Amino acid sequence: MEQKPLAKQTHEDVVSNPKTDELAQNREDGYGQFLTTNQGLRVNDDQNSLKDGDRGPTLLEDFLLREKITHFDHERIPERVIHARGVGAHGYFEAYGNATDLTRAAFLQPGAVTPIFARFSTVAGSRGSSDMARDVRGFAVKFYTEEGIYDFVGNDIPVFFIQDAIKFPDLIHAVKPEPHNEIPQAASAHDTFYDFISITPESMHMLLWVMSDRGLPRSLRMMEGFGVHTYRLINAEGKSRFVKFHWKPKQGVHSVAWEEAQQISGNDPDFHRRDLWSCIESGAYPEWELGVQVIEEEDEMKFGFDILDATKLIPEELVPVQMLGKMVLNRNVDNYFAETEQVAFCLSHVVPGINFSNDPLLQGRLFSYLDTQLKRLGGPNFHEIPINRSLAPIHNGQRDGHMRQTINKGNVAYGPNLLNDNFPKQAKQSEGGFVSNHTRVDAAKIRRRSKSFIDFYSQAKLFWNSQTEIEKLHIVKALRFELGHVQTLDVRMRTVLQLAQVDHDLAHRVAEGLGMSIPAVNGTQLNLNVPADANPADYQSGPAKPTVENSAALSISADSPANADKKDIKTRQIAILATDGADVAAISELMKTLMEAGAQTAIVATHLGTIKGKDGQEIMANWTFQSTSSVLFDAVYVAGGVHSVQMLVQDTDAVRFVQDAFKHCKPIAASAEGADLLKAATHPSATDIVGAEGVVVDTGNMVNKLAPQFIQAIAHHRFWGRELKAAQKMEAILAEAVN
Ligand code: HDE
Repeated sequence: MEQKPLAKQTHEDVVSNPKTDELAQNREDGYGQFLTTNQGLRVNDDQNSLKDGDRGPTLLEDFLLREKITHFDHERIPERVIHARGVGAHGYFEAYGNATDLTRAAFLQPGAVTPIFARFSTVAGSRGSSDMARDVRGFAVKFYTEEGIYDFVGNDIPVFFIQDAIKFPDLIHAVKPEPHNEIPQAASAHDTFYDFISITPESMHMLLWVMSDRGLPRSLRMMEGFGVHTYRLINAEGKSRFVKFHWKPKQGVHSVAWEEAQQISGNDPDFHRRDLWSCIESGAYPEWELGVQVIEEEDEMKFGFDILDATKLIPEELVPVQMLGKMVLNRNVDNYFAETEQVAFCLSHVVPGINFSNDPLLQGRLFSYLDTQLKRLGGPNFHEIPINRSLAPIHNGQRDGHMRQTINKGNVAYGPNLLNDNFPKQAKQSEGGFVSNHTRVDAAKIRRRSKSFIDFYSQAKLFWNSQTEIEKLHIVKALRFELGHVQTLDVRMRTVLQLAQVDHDLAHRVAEGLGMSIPAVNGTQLNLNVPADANPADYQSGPAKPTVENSAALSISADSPANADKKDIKTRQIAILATDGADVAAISELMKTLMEAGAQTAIVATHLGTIKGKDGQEIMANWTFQSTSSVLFDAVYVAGGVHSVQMLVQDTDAVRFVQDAFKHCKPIAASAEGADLLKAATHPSATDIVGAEGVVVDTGNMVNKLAPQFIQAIAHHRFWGRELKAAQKMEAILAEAVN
């Protein structure tokens, strides 16, 4: 068989062996169709264990029973200590061919196409928790390059809670469920987490990101990815530059409302996983562009903050992102455990042309990932598991260990050797050999944080400044929610004190919701993340003074750069509310138009099966108001038809469907009598749904007139102004009451 060029091979082409397609085997002419033991013995009776008489005790001799049950007993491996809940997919990375001056990495050179495997995850929840927790999302990509494996292990948030890896176990112990009762699941802990961060001020920047809409992605396909640390790219001449990595989704960046996220967790804990899976199955392949911000070595110190500090980002206003290629996810896994669970990402998996900076968080991670895989996957041969295998051939003297798959031949497993012609030999740089970046280190061995890291609030303020009014409101509400769950008043108070260092208005609004005022600053309370013999004053940050006042790239509102040129409605889920008596002709016309625009539609009715329309036409219902919920859709359309709408108005679940969609600021449309359901759903305290922004009503039942406006509204994603209006109304009433 002719070999495909390496760059064009999928991972599957190369790593073919232990994959078993049971269905395909069944179709084969004979041998493969029988049930066997793991030794290949054909099984005659898989229904009954071997007993001493048909009512007697089971015999130890029953090796069939023992093999099956023993294997079952050992099915689980330790879940990841963090990022346990994840979902993965295969795809490819295509270089744009413009990176040659920046890096010698082969997968970034012109024409290179590289198979990849991506895994997205939540951080705090365990494997069986919900996708929709307010949390950071992991964003990890394994590149099977011709020069070996390159693992990108990033997050959907560009900064981190802590500056030094030595604090990581503390952070995770504080954020995971509290150890005495393992509560709360799929959320950051309350008293312990806020206790820790309220005296670890460097965490304020990331805290605001997690409390913002970024903590609740609408889809994994609609979030950015970041390398977080500063890395280095090194070109063929050996020139090194600092870089920050970015992934920008072609689908735009969108979030859901907090109440919606909570409801989704109940309705469909697999919401993100299902979304990614079904989009890939339907051919709507998600794409991200990989970009870098490049900083020349001589500019390392010019920013007014330290680029080695992982609690800082580099505003795109200072250094724009240049795109180097794109990733497309186009194939779901065949087996979750074999691929998504067993994939092992390690920061130390790099290729020539990519190198590390001295960021102390990054340096600690370089140790942690290999260490954790040894435990999780049971030994040093995890690189032989198919999903982890390099496409580049492996030759070295490493031997044996648990579950070794490779059968190394010969007697030479060392180097240098002459018995085997000094094979395998070291590669020169020109032959693709990896060379660590040459940097001069001339300093005392010391346990100390650089003074340039002692700026804890500037970028938290930059992030706060860069949010729109509604995004700010969401942050305030999120903090009120989280701190409202903290039982220890002192912890609430300390967190508000920290917020006040970032922005007075932010702290004041959070405090108001907690029924407290901003406490007076007590310097020693601000930072306990200080060595025993250090002078606490050396660890106190000055006031928040951002280098850049405002960065548009940090907002994800409809008009932000993240969404500016992304106005299509591909993959959006539209609920069509209709039941017997509905205008099926209009429904069919609208469905056709929406689907042509790339959206997916589902009929939600009072019963499953056939809906008999007013004009004699019929259509099948996909869901009922009991089996689905408004929170699982992006937009809602209420079809016309007197009897259909009369019934829906009587159905409290149908009314709530519209109310929820309105409350979560989603686009809503109605034709003819359909508007009556919107009226029935209007809460007495709210603005009328008909006439509100993002609501398209056509009383004349002209679907062709309504459709373009509805599509435009769906592309806008959410009309958060509704929520802002309601909040402003309440504030005005409160102001009157207090005066
Ligand atoms: Fe991780 N992290 N991490 N992390 N991390 C793990 O490795 C660790 C950090 C990230 O889909 C673990 O295989 C330390 C930052 C992702 O399999 C573990 C420190 C960022 C994933 C580990 C950090 C990440 C992990 C747990 C601070 C964003 C999931 C299971 C020094 C840049 C990868 C595992 C996947 C997983 C350690 C901080 C991203 C224990 C010690 C910062 C996306 O090794």
